[in-house]
Amino acid sequence: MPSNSELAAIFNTIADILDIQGANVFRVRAYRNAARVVEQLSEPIGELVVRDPKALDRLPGIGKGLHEKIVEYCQRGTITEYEELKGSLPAGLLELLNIPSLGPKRVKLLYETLGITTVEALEAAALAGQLRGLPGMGEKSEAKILKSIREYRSLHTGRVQWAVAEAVLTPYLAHLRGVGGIRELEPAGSYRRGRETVGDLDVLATTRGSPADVIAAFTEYKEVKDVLAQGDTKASVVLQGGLQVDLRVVPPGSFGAALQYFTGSKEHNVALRSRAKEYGLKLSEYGVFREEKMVAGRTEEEVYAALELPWIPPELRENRGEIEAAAMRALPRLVERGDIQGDMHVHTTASDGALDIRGMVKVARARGYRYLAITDHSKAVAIAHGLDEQRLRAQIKEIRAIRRELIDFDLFAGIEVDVLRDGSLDLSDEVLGELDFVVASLHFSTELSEAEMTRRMIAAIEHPFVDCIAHPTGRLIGERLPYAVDMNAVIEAARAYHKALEINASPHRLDLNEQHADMARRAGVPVCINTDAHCELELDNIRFGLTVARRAWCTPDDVLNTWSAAKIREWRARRRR
Ligand code: DGT
Ligand code: CA
Ligand code: CA
Ligand code: ZN
Repeated sequence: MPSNSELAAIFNTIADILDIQGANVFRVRAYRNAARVVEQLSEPIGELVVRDPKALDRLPGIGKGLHEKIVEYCQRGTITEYEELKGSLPAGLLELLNIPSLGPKRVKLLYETLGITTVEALEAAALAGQLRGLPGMGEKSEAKILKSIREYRSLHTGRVQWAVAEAVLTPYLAHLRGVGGIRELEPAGSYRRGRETVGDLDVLATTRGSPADVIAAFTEYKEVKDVLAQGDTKASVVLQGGLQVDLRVVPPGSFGAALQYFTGSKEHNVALRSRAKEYGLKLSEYGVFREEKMVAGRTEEEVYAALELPWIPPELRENRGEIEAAAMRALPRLVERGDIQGDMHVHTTASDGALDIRGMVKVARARGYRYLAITDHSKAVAIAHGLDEQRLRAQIKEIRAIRRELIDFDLFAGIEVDVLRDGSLDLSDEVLGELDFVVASLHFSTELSEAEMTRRMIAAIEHPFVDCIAHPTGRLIGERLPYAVDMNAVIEAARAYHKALEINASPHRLDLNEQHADMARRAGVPVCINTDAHCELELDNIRFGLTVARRAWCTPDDVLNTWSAAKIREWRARRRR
């Protein structure tokens, strides 16, 4: 299927290659411009081309040549010139362009002088000190390139965000449910365990009919790009977009054992198998066996029960003590959706949100919530039309007035206040003191040293009016590394000052991540699962944040927004005394 962002990426890559080849600057610029134009289209390019081919010519800077290339892309899924240009370069060279701090000019220089065509060769040359001495490069640029390579590797792991996997898998499963005779159909693997990213998808099915029908529907799905393997009861495919999916059709009597096995993790399975051995049992993907006799396998509950264990939630299956806890009947009662009573970080039209205060209240109530904290941006975030003292005072008044009208629903007057470069806050103490909930976050000057970033964050935690630190590390999964910040020190400060830390539930953020959330829980620091919603649908991101909390072993008590509004107000008041 044609996609605007894929076409934009193709145009940008063409420009990069032409740049490396030293082509005419105007030609290069035309492709970069076309990439930008396509990226910003509000309509899918494939639909536009069909609906109104002439519309292409009205786009700024799209001449006849580019017009033809867009049509070619929509018809063939690629562009001949692009394929040829790619073929003209040594393999690997294009990957070098993805390294931040390396533009086409540098890639060309490295290739022509040192013959570097891969990330590995670049790293070796930098480590050997071969880059200094090249025109415009010194020891500093060498160190910078090494740092960029490390960043590139930790961001480009070949894994996809859980929510992206969900968006791909949901319609696929719906398609498979349409197969006659299908009974169970469950995703397993890291997806079922709720890991923040997923390597590949593993799906299990049982059927009353023929497994071949299920396999056929699986491999013939419209989004399948390649079929890697296809047998009588299993198959593997790669979808458009690159995600691999493995399907197994298993006998109904083994479904529980297979689901257990393929949910993993591998480490959990290894520990579980050795427990089985101690009981004189054999555990496999087919069932639990004593000698040759199968004693369990139909359901997961049965499999765990055969090992004298209660069922263990998939999020805990990482061999981090869950089997021991289960054996002692001491598994935590993990927080779940029904425990969440409100959201303590949402935006309205006062800053960059889509709904006004009443609108947000309405959609929060529709989700069964009992309260909401309105936390628009403060003035430092000028691009989001952040609030200054005067506008915030007016908003507090408005919130108080609406609060009085509401029955069985509490409204917190709040703010997402920026922590400035020196650790001070972006609004005066007078106005902050009037609020019911203060979320503090760092949006600017985030390139400071670890010591400075940590000092800033702790200064915010120490501030008497701050209640919670939002997205504490600033990372964007696969896009931006966390700030340099000492999370041990931050969590210790939050403990000492009785402050909460946010699990930002945006699927791009998940920040705190599960390790940090676990550290916070152990330290007795309440975590607050917030969506940071800017519109109605983003409120439903709460489920992604819940998964992080569950993988961090959080019970409802550990999560601030499972408490009643009265308890949250009391928690703040106690701190002030
Ligand atoms: P991923 O795909 O990298 O995000 O992670 P998983 O956990 O989904 O791993 P995957 O797809 O390689 O395998 C799915 C499950 O199958 C895994 O969680 C446990 C099980 N499994 C795979 N290989 C082994 C193995 O060698 N031993 C055991 N005990 N289990 C395995
Ligand atoms: Ca997997
Ligand atoms: Ca797999
Ligand atoms: Zn926010």
